Amino acid sequence: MVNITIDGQKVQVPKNATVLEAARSCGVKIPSLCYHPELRPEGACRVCMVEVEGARTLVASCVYPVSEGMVVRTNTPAVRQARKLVVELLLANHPQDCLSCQRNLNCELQTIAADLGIRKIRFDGEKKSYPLDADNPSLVRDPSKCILCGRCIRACSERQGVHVYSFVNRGFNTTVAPAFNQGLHQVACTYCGQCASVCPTGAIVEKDDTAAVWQALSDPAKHVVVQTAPAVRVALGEALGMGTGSIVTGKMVAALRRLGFDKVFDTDFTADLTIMEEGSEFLDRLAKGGKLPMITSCSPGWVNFIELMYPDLLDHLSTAKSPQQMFGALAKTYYAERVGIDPKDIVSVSIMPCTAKKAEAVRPEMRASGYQDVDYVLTTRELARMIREAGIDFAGLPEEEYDAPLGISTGAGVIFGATGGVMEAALRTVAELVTGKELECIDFHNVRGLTGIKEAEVPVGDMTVKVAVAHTLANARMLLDQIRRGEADYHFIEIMACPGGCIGGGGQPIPTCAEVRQQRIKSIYECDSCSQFRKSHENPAIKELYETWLGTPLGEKSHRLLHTHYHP
Ligand code: HC1
Repeated sequence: MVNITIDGQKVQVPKNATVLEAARSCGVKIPSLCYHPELRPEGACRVCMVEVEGARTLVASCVYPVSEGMVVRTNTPAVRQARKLVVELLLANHPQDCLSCQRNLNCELQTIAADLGIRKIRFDGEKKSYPLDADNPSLVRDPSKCILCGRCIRACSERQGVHVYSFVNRGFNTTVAPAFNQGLHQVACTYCGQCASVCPTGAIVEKDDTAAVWQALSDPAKHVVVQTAPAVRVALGEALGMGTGSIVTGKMVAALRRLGFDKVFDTDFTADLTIMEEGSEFLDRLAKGGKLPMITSCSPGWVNFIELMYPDLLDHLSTAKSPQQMFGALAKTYYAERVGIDPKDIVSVSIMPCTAKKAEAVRPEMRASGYQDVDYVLTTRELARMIREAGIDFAGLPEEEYDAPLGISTGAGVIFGATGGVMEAALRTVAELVTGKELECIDFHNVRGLTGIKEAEVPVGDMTVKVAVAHTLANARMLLDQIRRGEADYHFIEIMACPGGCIGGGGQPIPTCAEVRQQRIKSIYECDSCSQFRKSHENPAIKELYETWLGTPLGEKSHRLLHTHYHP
């Protein structure tokens, strides 16, 4: 520890801290833009400048290390003036369209400008203007709104190991873009949306599909059904004024009914179905000497990643479709038959914490029903906007139940939303299917938590199953490299593209940081422990589905509707 003085306050701080970290740890707020607590500091924007006694100039506190006896002043006339100047210069070259920007009221540049009391932009010069990059199903880039903080570059390279973005050009023409200024659809983008999640402004946002969904909801000829992903229920409330990680399942169901959806179903139902199919596939591979380790396939950012970067390992992926796509296939077949509605009149909408799900829904092979199985995918943020637009008092809504049968699910389904959850859900079912005996303990704590790569050895009948769980694509890369080198002696691996799993997805409310993820995960396991059924194979609606319509896991109908293939 070292002793320093910040604004007259004597404090002890870790000796490897930066001035910014030290100040924040003792409650002194220094504004910043390029700084992000989970990314390497860069010192690019200079908004966090402070005075350090003895230094020749103001210093960028996010990259300036503390030292014994240091005296820091964060609130002097020179500091305030310099910060204002930096922000005014950014605003001078920024579109003045805050009122209609997707990030209005959730924009760090806007907040800092307000906090600094900027009422007038003194400079009026040339403004950069670039075309939108919107030729992909998931994300829209507007380089005109980019403030060159580089957070997307660092998230894509450090967190995801994908390296899509870099600074291009020089001087006033500098911008952030994929190589050769190509569109995201032309490069190895996985559409995970982590760039949008860390962008402080509206320069990278999810593609907004709300208009199409409003249109469907107002069309009396359409029967509009909706499914909600596991991770949305513990995050949506944050975008509607509720506390971090609030469990809002019942209010969300009520809000969706008030928006006009004809049936409100749960992706957790098909998460249970995924376990039945994927668990059976795993046991089949074990019995028949199939390709191991088998790797989960429900996270579409992860599937895009392996297709783009490790096509030689595609036969490790489970052929089971994601729960979103299993739901889509059933909505326009099983459900359509049950209620006697022509599938052409069904509009199937999903609410996801994920931007890559938008791209997954439009993959050409995701038309098992003969129609596009999932018509529209909305992120958690888009749903929050629709709820606000409709004037719904979300916090004041009653708790309502999902519709049956596609809304009946188990705790195993809901934990899909947290890293390790798919593995835990699979183990609960696989172990009982193999032994025919009830597990004494169904909580697999060694696959839970935010460690980047987790490993566990689990007894299943006479054998010990070795599993691994990774979240973020950078961690996925490490496991895939091990497989390529022949050093991965695992039987089963779960990989989720986003940090913390879907609770940290690229479509979740902003900000999503470590403490937020932790809280959402806690809530996910709370949902699990409060569930009436906690194992997928005990879901009564899944049992009925197999008994009355689907046949057996891995059967002919399952293969046609619920399994898929991948593209090198
Ligand atoms: Fe996910 Fe999944 S858990 S991928 O993270 O398998 O997005 O929540 O819906 O499909 O169920 C996301 C979440 C989600 C699917 C499920």
